[in-house]
Amino acid sequence: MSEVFMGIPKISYEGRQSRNPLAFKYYNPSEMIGDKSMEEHLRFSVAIWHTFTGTGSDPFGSATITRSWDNYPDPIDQAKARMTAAFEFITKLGIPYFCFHDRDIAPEGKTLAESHKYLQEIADYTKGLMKGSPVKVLWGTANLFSHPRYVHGAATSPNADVYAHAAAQVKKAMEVTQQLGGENYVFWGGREGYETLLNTNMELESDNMARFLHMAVDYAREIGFKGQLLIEPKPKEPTKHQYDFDVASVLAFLRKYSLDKDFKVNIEANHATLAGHTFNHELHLARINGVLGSVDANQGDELLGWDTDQFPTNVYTTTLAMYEILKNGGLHRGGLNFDAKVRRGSFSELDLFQAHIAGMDAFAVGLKAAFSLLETRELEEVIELRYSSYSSGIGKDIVDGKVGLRALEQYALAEPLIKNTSGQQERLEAILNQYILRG
Ligand code: XUL
Ligand code: CO
Repeated sequence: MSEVFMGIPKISYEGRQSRNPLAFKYYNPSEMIGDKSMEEHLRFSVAIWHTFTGTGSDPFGSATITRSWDNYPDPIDQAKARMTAAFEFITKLGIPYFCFHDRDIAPEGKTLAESHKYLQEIADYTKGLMKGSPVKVLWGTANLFSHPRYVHGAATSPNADVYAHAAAQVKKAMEVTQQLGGENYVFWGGREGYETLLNTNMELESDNMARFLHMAVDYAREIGFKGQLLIEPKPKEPTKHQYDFDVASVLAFLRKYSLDKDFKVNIEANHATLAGHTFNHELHLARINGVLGSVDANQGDELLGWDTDQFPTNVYTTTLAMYEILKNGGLHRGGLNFDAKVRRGSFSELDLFQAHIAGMDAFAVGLKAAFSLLETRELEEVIELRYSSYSSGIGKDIVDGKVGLRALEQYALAEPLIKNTSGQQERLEAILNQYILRG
């Protein structure tokens, strides 16, 4: 197969002074940050759907993007050409992973059996490309939201035939993810929610979704799939209210249905902000509950209330994100998947490279700043001091569970001098800036 991205070399690190648009300014894969290289810390991944099937269409206008690999009348030839181009792209960027939905790598057939056959053929083809290539699969998933059959949901559909079809799709997608050595398998509940409670049995839908996930856990065990199962929260879009609203809702759901030992979460920055949280709030909550599994690395637009899926270039948020990830001891099997799309006006193939370079550099800056912050412990010490009243005296008794309301009343009635100290938010924000800017 001839070269697709002609004239684009393997992207290398040139340093912050470089003006070469096709070079990393901060991401230096082999540079050691503590005991791991940048490449090992960041575990980047390309999202096949945005980067290789995105067309730039929006509700007001048609496609602005035509790719050189989109020229085949036969859908299977087309799918193979797309995957071949993806491998060249991923290799040129030196990215170790990619993520896919079943339906972005292979076309939907006229029947389920035909869809399974197409998916298997492309999986076999992909396996061939992986031989002798460093490129691996971070996660696979099933697209249970695009086809009109999923109009009312998949695992939460009121129609049991749709539920069964979705289950069959997950079964096959999980098998293919396993064949390709995928390190995780993701469930994003694209249409698992509702538009109006006037026609919705939320209790049954929720119970059915739990049954669906239990079946997936059982099947993963049965076939010996070793990957981590992940749920990706999102509050809305496409449905008005999605059940996997945010990390807190997912945790409550997993615990209610005894699924909490089997699932972690895949946190997407733009989904966090849609839920009214910061990205690092969601990462933090997942971390302290032991469920931080993987990340969809993107960013939203402060002025827009929908999922714009932009490439992450804001070093303030990448720093805070890497702070949580480092405190989590890394992402383990997870990674930083660019679930991000170039803007409609950025339609050239060069833009695809520049977008990924921008995202990788932004996370490299974030990694370095967050690592130094944790090394000096400037923020950690402030927090420790702020809560030091719980290390001795009455505070320690509270933490040790030694006192109840009666004992606390007795203590308070003696009117000990209450002396609060400043939270110093502005000083801490300035410290954060110092670490980011010394890059
Ligand atoms: C949609 C989204 C999905 C999931 C995988 O907002 O993030 O692409 O990441 O289905
Ligand atoms: Co995502």
